[in-house]
Amino acid sequence: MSQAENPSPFTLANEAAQAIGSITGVEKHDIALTLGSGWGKAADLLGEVIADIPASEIPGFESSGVPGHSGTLRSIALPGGKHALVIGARTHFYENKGVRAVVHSVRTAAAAGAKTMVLTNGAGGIKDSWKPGTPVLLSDHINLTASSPLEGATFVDLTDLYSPRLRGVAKDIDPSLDEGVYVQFRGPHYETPAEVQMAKSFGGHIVGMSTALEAIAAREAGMEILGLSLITNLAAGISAHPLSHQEVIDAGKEAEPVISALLARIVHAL
Ligand code: 8IG
Repeated sequence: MSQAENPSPFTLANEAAQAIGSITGVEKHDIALTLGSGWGKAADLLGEVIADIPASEIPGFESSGVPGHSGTLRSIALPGGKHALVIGARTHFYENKGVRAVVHSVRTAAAAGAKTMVLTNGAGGIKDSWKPGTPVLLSDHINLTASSPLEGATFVDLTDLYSPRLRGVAKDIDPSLDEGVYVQFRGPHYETPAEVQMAKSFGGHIVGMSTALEAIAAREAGMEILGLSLITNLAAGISAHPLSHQEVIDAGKEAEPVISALLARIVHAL
């Protein structure tokens, strides 16, 4: 069946949000977070866990097949009285399930009431001053997937897509946070060194395989977006040695306690 013959992605997102509401008993989730490689521990630091829901119990979600990516949604009561929805189940564009599947979690978060979308990822760094383990704020993106989550004549403005206000909140918490332009490649292969040089010449600082498409859907839904990358590796050719997924996971594990604590502090300040 082609994408156009399926029910509206917004109908499916509403169904998912209703399921989350009835399982958690939480009427409205104010903030949603997608936790990528290296950021998972933040889920344990945000507040009181109301419920852990296997993604497979929520309409439209399927569990991820990527090692290091879990498949759970968690509802958390934040200390300030707000509720957070933590999405530990991300569908990547390279899974070839279609761009609707990629942004379903974001649309679900919006349907669940979230006005703030925190998108995190593990990514490659182009700036050689960024050591593996460095968290970086997204200031903008370049979408090299040749795709969009928007369908039809949906002309959404992407100026200040990554909220300057939220970046300011993050920098108040940690003034040493640097910013960069995220370049989303299709993956799942990492870039060639020539592609990394292209991304650099385009004005990119970070290379990854998620987030940009999700941010576009979040903007369409009217959410305010905070984007954060954990630089787990220097991008291909920036470092002298080749990339391995194991190294990426190891770097993420090592940085995880520090960046997760940082993310929790930022979320508590939102
Ligand atoms: I973690 O170097 C991680 N994800 N495209 N390139 C791309 N995605 C990544 C990289 C990287 N590291």
